[in-house]
Amino acid sequence: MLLTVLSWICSSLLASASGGKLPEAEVTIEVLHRPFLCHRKSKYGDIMLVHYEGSLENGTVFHSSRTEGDKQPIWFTLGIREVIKGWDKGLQDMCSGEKRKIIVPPGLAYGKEGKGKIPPESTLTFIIEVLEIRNGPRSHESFQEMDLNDDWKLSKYEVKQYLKKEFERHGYPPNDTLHENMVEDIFAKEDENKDGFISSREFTYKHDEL
Ligand SMILES: [Ca+2]
Ligand SMILES: [Ca+2]
Repeated sequence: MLLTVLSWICSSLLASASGGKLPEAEVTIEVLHRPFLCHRKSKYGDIMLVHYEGSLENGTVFHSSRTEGDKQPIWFTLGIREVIKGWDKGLQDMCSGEKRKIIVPPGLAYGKEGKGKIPPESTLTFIIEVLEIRNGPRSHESFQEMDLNDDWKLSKYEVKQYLKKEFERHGYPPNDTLHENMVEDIFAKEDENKDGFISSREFTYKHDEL
């Protein structure tokens, strides 16, 4: 999907912006509901669809996806800093249908600056319900799907075919020039050793900067 392609590109931008490492406070996780059947659990690189409600320490709700805005759940990719660190850390190993309460210290949320309705140095509480989990662009499954000739590396042709397919699947008309530009952009960032292929190692997201 377009979203995953974009987040793939964004993830490489974020990955290059890793800072110094300080010992960090942890996320407190409380499982409120876990479904009886759990076919797979969320892991880094997965795309998750969630409803959430976030509140401050005094109980004020600063956002609820069910009642505010377009009232739609949100998609995000786990583990690439698309969301606050506290989510990346606190929403692993979740099942579809699971509901969690996570308490996130400011250092793993909006820190010293705060954001919008969130004052500086706020500890945040989120109630998060997972509606769906899909393979993200960084998953082993996605790599295999893209690697048409099974040689464990992605050629520009293979990446282009993948983009084309993803665009079509989401109702966008194929656009050769756009796809070629996106492929060049992806290879500029992902083909680290510049051999013209994205190896499975180059593809697999490195999440040590979390
Ligand atoms: Ca290949
Ligand atoms: Ca390469």
